[in-house]
Amino acid sequence: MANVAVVGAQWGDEGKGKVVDWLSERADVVVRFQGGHNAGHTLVINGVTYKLSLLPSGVVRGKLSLIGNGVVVDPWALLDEIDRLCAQGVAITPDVLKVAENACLILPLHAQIDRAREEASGAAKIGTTGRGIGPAYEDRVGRRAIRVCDLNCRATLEARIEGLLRHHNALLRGLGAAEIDGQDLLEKLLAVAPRILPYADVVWQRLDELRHTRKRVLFEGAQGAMLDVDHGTYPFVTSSSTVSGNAGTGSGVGPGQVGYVLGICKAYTTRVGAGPFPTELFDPIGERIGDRGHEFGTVTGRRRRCGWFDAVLVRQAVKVGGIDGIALTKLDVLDGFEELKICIGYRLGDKVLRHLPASMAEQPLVEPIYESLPGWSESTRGARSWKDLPASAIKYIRRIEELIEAPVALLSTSPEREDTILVQ
Ligand code: 2SA
Ligand code: MG
Repeated sequence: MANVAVVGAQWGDEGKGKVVDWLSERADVVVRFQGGHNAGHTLVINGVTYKLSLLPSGVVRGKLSLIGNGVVVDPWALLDEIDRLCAQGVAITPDVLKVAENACLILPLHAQIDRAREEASGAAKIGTTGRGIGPAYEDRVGRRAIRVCDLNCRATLEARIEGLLRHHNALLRGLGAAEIDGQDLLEKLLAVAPRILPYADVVWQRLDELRHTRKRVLFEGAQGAMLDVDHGTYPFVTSSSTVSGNAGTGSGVGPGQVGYVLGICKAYTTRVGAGPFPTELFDPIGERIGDRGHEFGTVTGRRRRCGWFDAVLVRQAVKVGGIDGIALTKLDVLDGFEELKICIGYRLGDKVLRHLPASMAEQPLVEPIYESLPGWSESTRGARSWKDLPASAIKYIRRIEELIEAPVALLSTSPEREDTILVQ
């Protein structure tokens, strides 16, 4: 197989880390193209759990790991993560990890703004991870950001900080809040620069060289299609484009290089943070899914909201993200349910919809239309072949394929990489 992009087809936490790990065996390079340390990817390798936020998942297996220009990089979080993995015995050197020199930095002020805004928003808050992702992307498109390459020149840094703080301190002054000390920020950045700069590289050029040597690239998405800044449940979204279209822009290759797009989705639905969630369950069934699926955020530890599989949303993700095939994860969490439901449409007033409307006034009003399917009592956990699956589980998967208009290409039946079925 040529290049592959792995993207979330729901609201994140679909199990992308495990699938990327499974695929990384056949890849030479793993590239992150959006998001930052708001992502949380859990890998279980030989019983050892690795939690990654900013680093591409391939790094644990020593694959060349690239952080593309579309990622927002918190230099302190990056170093902490490198140190944490080194303590677990994973060697991360500038030979293995390269960070795009044109990636924008997340600064302490971004996390402060993120948290202060959330606190001030009351019931309207987004439920962000508080990592400064949104404010950092705002500075990027506002042309005020400080980038990795700025770290190697004191005079440039000074000028960039001045421009950045001209904007932020004007706002803080208006609010009567304390202004940000540019000198302090400069010193912090100069102090961290010698540890970050060895990783800085021309990522687009690396990718071009790899293309000529026919190396296989795995583009690793973070979050999911419904958190995409355009296609998601706006404004309850993250601040980057999470769909496959951004894999090229966010790393410096053309769309033709992105290759096969593998969407990851769970056999049910979860969401962390605020915002509409039509199939959310507020009953013991939802609790049971959350408990069995260990549904807690990797980064923040927040409990995830749980609900039935929403085929309308995943179909939408398939269309807007050009998903060629799906990896269905966590099927085993549904073991032992007598009846399973799948959302096949929405009712909005007297209308029946086959898509989630964009309007934030309408989104909370849609009511799911369900189809019921029989459950199965057998365990599917750790199944390694299609014939190990109960007939009802196969029926459930086949129905999902029909509804989302994409084939299930992979089935993951436990967090362990070997427990993966390649569906023919
Ligand atoms: P942000 O911080 O600005 O990106 O938050 C905006 C929305 O995006 C959601 N978001 C996520 N949703 C699921 N998983 C994410 N990563 C971590 C994980 C989350 C965690 O993998 O477990 O540990 O809590 C992630 N990152 C951002 C967020 O909940 C907001 O709805
Ligand atoms: Mg996650």
